[in-house]
Amino acid sequence: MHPLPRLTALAVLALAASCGGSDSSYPSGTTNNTTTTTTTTTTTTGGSTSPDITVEASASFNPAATTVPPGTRVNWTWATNAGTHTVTFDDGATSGNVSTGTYSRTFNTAGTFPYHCLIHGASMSGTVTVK
Ligand SMILES: [Cu+2]
Repeated sequence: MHPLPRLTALAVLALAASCGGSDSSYPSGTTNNTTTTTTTTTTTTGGSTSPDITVEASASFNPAATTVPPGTRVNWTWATNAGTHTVTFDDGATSGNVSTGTYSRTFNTAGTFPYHCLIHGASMSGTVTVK
């Protein structure tokens, strides 16, 4: 037995297989153009992060809920002809009866500070979240 012819035959077979194997299933144009878009969604659980709240003539606070960092001075400004309202917190802090101008309170500690108007009650309420 001569081992050489067998080897040659195998080599030819391997060559033929590799050549014939190159069919048209070449992955052409399958470029994965996945663009990673980083969408920064501002999650405002209280709806607003504004430290400026308007006391509306419609007997409401706008925005009614706001989230601010510690140390923020939040200002309630009475709209024109807003009428008499109070900004009275559950913890006791209150503006007293105010019909014009601005009431401010600085929040140094984290927490949830619900407030309402003593005149209009629960229907005129809001929350300051400090975190
Ligand atoms: Cu009121």
